[in-house]
Formats: sequence, C-alpha cells, structure tokens
Amino acid sequence: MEIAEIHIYQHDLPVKNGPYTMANAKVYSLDTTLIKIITKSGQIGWGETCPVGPTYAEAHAKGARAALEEMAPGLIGCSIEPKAIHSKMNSLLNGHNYAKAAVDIAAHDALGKILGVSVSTLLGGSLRNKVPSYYATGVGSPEDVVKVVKEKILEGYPRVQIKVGGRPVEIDIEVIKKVWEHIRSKEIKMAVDANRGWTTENAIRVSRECVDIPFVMEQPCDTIEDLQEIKPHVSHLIYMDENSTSLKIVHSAVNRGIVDGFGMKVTRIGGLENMKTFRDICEASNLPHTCDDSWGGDIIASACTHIASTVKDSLLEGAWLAAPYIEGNYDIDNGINIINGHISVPEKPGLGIEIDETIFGPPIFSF
Ligand code: 0XW
Ligand code: MG
Repeated sequence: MEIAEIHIYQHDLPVKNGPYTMANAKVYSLDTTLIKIITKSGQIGWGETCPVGPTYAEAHAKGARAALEEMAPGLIGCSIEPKAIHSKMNSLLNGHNYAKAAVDIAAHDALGKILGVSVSTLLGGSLRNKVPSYYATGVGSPEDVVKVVKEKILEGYPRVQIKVGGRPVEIDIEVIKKVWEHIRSKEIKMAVDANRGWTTENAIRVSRECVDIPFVMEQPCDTIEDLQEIKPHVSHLIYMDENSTSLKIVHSAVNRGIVDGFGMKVTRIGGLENMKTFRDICEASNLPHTCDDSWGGDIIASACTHIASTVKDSLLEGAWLAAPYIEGNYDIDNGINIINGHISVPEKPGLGIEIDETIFGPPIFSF
C-alpha cells in the first residue's frame, strides 16, 4: 500500500453565469489542483483542492501546488493508510492543510479501491443513499436573491444560504426580510453567510432587526474573538466557517460555547481523516454542521458527499457542491450532481468516480 508515483495537474473551472460574489471575493474562474497517486500495486487514487480565489481564506491555488511539490518527493514509499500519510505529511511541511487534504483524499480513494469498499465505509459507514444539499446565492439585490431562492426551492433544495456583507448592512437586512417573506410558509432552512464581512455592530444590528426570522448566522465577522463578543448579544444561532482551521480550534470553540454549529470544509481541516474527527467532536457535543468545500470538481464533490453520508440526521445541515456553477464533470457518465436538491452517494469502491484525466492535460509535475 505504498505510494510509487505522484502526478500533479492544474485545471480551470470557469463559473457558469459568473461571477460568484461573496463579501470579500468576486470570482470568474477557479484554479483547481488535482493529484493522482499510484501505489506500488498499481492502484490509482485521485485528490483535489480548489481555493475559491485568493481572498476567501488563507489559501490560494499556487500555494497548494507549491506545498504539494514540497511534500511529494518525501511521500514516495509512504503507506496510504490515513494515520501514516498524515504523520508523514506533518513531518515534511508545517500547516498547509488545504494542500495536505488533496493527498488525504487521494489516499482514501486508493485505499477504498484496494479494500473494495467506498470512502464512506472507510469513514464509518453511510447512513443514507442521498445527501441533502443547499444552494448558496451570491451577494445580490433583494429582487435577484429572491428570484434565485424561488427557483432553487422549486428545484427541491431543502436549505438556502444567503450571501451578504461587503456593502451597506441595510441592504443585507432587506434581503433577509424579503427571502423570509417567501420561505416562511415552507419548510426551508436558511443560513445567512457574511463570510467575515460584518463588523460586530453590523451582526448585532442584523440580529436585533430580524429577531423574529429564524436563520443561522454563518461566520458573520472576521475573528473568533468577534464571534465571542457578539454571542451574548445576538438571538440567532452562530455557525463558524472560515475560522475553523484546525481540530484544536474547533474543539476549543465548542468548549468555550462560542458557536452553535459549523459550516465545515474538507480541505480547510486537512482532509477526510480530520473531517471524521471533526464530525465526531460535533456528534459528542450535539452540534449541527455542513460538509462542504470552497470549490472543486467531482473529486471534491465526492469527498464531501461521502463524509456527509456518515453524519447523523439531526446534525446534518447538508453538503454544498460547486457542481451547479460548473459546466461538465470529470466523470462523464457518473459525475456527482445535485438532483432535486439532493446528491446520490457513490456506491463503487473509493470515491466511486471514474476520472477522465484527458480533461486535465499532461501533469505539471511528477515524482
Ligand atoms: C458556500 N460555500 C460553501 C462555497 C463558497 O466557497 C463559500 C462557502 C461558504 O459557506 O462560505
Ligand atoms: Mg460559509
């Protein structure tokens, strides 16, 4: 089960009907990095990491490739078992979870294929064959956001995430009120995500002015200290997203009672091995969370779907995929897509997808 070869690829994912807008990012096309590992026995595993531009998080596409180039020679000969590969990666490079995650996903894919089981089995076992998704609007005018929300509810999405921030907070409040008018009679969950874009004053004001509207406030402000500061003054549940950069931080935020749940990303936490622990911390503390990533094609989509399939019903807020904003799939026949607001969990071994690598062109470097 040792790694014999590593190949790194780059691929562009233009945003369908772009740009995609958040409080601190406006992206037209995303730069994704793919890794193919081949074991000594010839088994292939695929991984991916795709920051949603360079300003959303402390991650950027060229950084992912530099980190992978740094680690790759030292990973040759390493076992693909999750504990071994993480220990090896940590001995080769400090931090850079989002690059390590690509290796972790590839290792899970190869391990699953060798053992003849799906990645969800490796993660503890799937509890369902369809995972609920949610749709994230961009930051937009009240009319535009309501239009998108109406469409997505008709498509079958059980949850919507409204992007706000980076503009006068009065417009954000208007958007929230207009969306609520439309969904109040329906069983649709709503998250309002400012992507770190509100001041603490903005967050408290929004909560006070929308006191009767039940929504989750996702990463309203920039830092953990900001979240701690607003917590006693807001009536809405607070989910931490961008600040959840390590298991230690997640554990500490839970213990300090700063958050009521998480928007969680597979690559930010360092891959599926850490995501499994994160899921279990949440289960032990009865905290709901999503299973997402910042962007990415079928490989990331499959990884998010597998981990989401193992989260217990009462805590699963959904899995977000970039699929609706991407043209085509890496797996032409069985790509990961959202149908009626839900994602089918792949059943075949590993990630359960067949990658058409001709899409990526030749590797940019190989070891
Ligand atoms: C909606 N997402 C899961 C995808 C975008 O990358 C941002 C992110 C979030 O919740 O912040
Ligand atoms: Mg978020």
